[in-house]
Formats: sequence, structure tokens, C-alpha cells
Amino acid sequence: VALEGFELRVLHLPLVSPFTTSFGTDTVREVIIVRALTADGDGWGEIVTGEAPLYSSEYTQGAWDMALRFMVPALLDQGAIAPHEVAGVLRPFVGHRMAKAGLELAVLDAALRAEGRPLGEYLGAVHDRVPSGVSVGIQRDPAALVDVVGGYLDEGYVRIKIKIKPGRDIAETAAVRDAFGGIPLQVDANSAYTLADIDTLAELDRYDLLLIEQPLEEDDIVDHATLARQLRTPICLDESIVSAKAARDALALGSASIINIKAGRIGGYLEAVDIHDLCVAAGVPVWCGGMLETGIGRAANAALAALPGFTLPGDVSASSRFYTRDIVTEPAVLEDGHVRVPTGHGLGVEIDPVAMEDFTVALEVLRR
Ligand code: OSB
Ligand code: MG
Repeated sequence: VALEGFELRVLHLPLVSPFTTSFGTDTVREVIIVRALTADGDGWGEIVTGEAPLYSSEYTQGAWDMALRFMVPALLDQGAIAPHEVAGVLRPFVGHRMAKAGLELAVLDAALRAEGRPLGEYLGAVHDRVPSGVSVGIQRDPAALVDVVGGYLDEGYVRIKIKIKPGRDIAETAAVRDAFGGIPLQVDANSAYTLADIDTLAELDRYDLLLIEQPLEEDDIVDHATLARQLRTPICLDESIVSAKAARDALALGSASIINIKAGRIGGYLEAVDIHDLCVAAGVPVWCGGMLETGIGRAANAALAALPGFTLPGDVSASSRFYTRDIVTEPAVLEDGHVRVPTGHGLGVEIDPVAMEDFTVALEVLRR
């Protein structure tokens, strides 16, 4: 596409309820929306940073500065660019993968809309809908957690993931197992443990979990391998898998037997397909993670999750899981426990300009 400029916005979207993980509680989703302005029309992307660097080293103001100071100028210098060339242009800038992913998605969406081609088809989707799991935050106590989980099961979610942290793990997992029997259940620690907690983590083996997600820190790639040898529950890595190279290393070391793929964390949907492909070749199951995406990233995640190697339900929930009002005109809905893969051109969703304006707290446009 012939790039003419980029529009970046910071949005604040109120959450339907507070979302608590081992690293903190959010009541508002702060996110950056990217609009690629091209001679053939616009494209949309989403930079999934949060307000503070708690999930990873990236955060909104950092990504905002990186994108506007370095990345957007480098892309605009190119003039015309194809989606698969974006990563190469941005490669000299170390890290900041969420910023890279959001910019790449906007260019990709613009190109696919211009070509009249759906993102799912481009990525290699083989399903027209994907099973929908839900990520449940830490609640006041196990009884409250059981109530919240029960609500999601009533809505039809086919897999439950509960957030855990030290001291809020075994009783929570036991309560959900006791209340709902053999439902597909997994836990996510968001890096909150160390190898010193191995006895607690081994207790989780009793609950027949699908997996335990990211028990140790991002760079604990060897410790995860040590832990994996002592647990029956499969270890799935999220934070640690920052690239296809990191995925290859983790598999070679035995640090994970399942991988959570999030396009934001690894620098884009094209790198996500690379990780998918290498995991398929290695016989390793993958699933699509989430970052409380708006309708833009949620549509892209549904397309990605429809690739053949995504054999476990992802955190691809309905928009209503997090938001009462989305920034797209047809937010993702839950139908029979599934979310549909959009079939329109590009992302296959249209922006609601009024909602976009209402949630915007900062706006910057750079033109060639
Ligand atoms: O670890 O998967 C995670 C949200 C923000 C940051 C990290 C994570 C999450 C979630 C929510 O678990 C997933 C979703 O978007 O539904
Ligand atoms: Mg996670």
C-alpha cells in the first residue's frame, strides 16, 4: 500500500467489572488504536499495551513515544510497503513488540481491504468460528469466584481460565473443580511464582488442569524446564514467548509443552503464524491469548485462532466479557460457545466513529 500517514489514539474504555491478575487490578482498559492512512483506504490496528509495565516491560506512553518518534517515521519513509515488509523496517528498533504489532496490523488491514481479501483467509484460517474460553480475574474469595465462573458457564463459554497468585491458588482451583466437576479448566499465574513454590504448584496436579500458564518469570526459561519435569500438569508459556526464536528455544529446552500465542507480545500476526507453524511441526498445541482487545484486535484474534494448530480454546471471548460498548459496529458475540471469524475484507469489522471519539483521550497524526 502507498502510505500517506498514521493516526494514533489513546482510548480509555471502561470495563464491565474490575479485572484482577497477580500483577494488579484494572477498571479501565487503556489502549492505542492505529489507523494507517493509504492511497487505497484506511486500515486499523491495536497496540495492546496497558497503562503500566506490569505484564511486560511495555506500557502505553512508552509505545506511544516509540511509535511516533521512531516507527511511524521509518514506515512513512518507505512510501509504498507490503504487510510482510513491515517487520523488517521496524527490526532495527529493539523490543517494543506490541507497538510493532499494532502498526503491522493497521498496514495489513489496509492492504487486505484494498485487495478485497479477509484476514482469516490470508493467515490460513480453516474454521469459520472458534471455541471461546474466558479468562476470569482473581475475586474476593473462592465463593465469589464460583459465582462468577458459574455465570460464564451459563453464557456458554467452553473453557474456564482462572487467574492465580501465591495464597490465592489451591483453594480457588479446588472450589471451581468442586462446584463444576470436569469442566475444561486451566490457571494463569502471570509470572507470580518462583521455583521455591514448587510444592504449591505440584499440589495443582490434583485438579486435572488443562495447563498451568506462566508460573515463573518471563526470563525463567531454564527454571520452567526444571519445573516441568516435576509436574504432571502441562506448562504453557505466555510472557516468556516473545518471538518465534523464543518459542523454538522453549520447546528445545522442555520449558513448555503448550504455547499461548498473542500477536501483540511477539510483534505481530505474521510472527504469530510462524510460531503456529513451528508448533504444528513439533506437535505442540497452541491457543490464542488475549489482551482485553477492542473489536479490532478481537476480530484479528478470531481469524488467527481459526488456524489448524489452535487445538485448545483461546481467550477469544465475546466483547461483552469486558465492554458494554465497543468501537466496532458489530462486536464479537458468543454463539453456542463460539465466536465467529469475520468474513469481510481485512479485519472484517467496521469502526463506530462515535464510540471511537467518545473513548479517545489523545490523538496524533503524522503525514508524509
Ligand atoms: O496473561 O493472558 C494473560 C490480560 C491482560 C494481560 C495478560 C493476560 C490477560 C488475560 C485476559 O488473561 C485475556 C483476554 O483478553 O480475555
Ligand atoms: Mg497469560
